Amino acid sequence: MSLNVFNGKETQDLLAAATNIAGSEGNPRFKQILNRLLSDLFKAIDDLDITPDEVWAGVNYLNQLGRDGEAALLAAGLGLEKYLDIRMDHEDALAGLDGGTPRTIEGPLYVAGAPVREGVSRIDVNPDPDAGPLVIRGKVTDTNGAPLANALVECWHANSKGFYSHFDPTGAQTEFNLRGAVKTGADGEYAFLTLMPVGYGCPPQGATQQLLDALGRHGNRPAHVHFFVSADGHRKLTTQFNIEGDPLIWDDFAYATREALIPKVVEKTGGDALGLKSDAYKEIVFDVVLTGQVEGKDNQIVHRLRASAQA
Ligand code: MBD
Ligand code: FE
Repeated sequence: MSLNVFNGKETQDLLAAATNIAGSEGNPRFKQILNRLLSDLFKAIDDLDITPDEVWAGVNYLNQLGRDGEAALLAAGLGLEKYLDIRMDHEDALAGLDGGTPRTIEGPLYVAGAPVREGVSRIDVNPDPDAGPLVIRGKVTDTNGAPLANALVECWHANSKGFYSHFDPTGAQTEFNLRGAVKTGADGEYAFLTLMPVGYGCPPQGATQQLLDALGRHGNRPAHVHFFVSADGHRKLTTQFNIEGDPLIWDDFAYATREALIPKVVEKTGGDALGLKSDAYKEIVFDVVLTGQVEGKDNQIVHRLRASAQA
């Protein structure tokens, strides 16, 4: 039973007053956005006959989400972060910007401040008996295949429990374990010596998992490694690759998987000479192609609150 009060004068006056839409004070862009979002909410309450109990359950949920510090995690799980990528991809296509390594979502677990090394960085600081050695290496080039010197390649990933340093509830990791930053030399090449990650799962008692449970969804990601790659005159790329063979590759709760971001995992020997924890190791070659700036600007820089720490 819809009461159909949304279009009535009383409701429309209330919306206009609550967002001060006709007033001159406040931030015009913020007022425009909030007016639309509040209006869509009011309309949904009317159309779906959302009850007071349901509204208060939603309000209380937002409080819990904030207490758990999981709003950005939920944004990933609801596909909001993926949706922003879909829109940026479309914007790039319209501008004829192609040939670069595909973007995919940043997620909420980056920490700024990792030590920057030249060419290669060993980033497994803490022992992790369940994780085997992994070498990630590749070349950063422009869309013509020319190597980019002095590119900054940042990477971050989980340990064998699916936990990230700085956010690890077990306290098993120091700051910047499995996080690194490398400057490329003239050849554009970078390498990280690290350990094989395992997929992430949302905190089981958290507000995000609670919502996913109500949707009948899981809150897991396949094993993956995140990257920021930047170079002068080029657009900063936010991307990830997945670890080939992970059963969740096409069932990521955050929808970050892309066909071009599943590099081969190659079995190698010679880890002893590299100082790895065993002679047998796995190697992933992940080459990165950066696109040029648009009218002298990087139009894909995203500002968001990010953790930071001192190395
Ligand atoms: C992650 O590791 C992640 O990458 C995303 C997008 C969400 C939660 C945890
Ligand atoms: Fe992640």
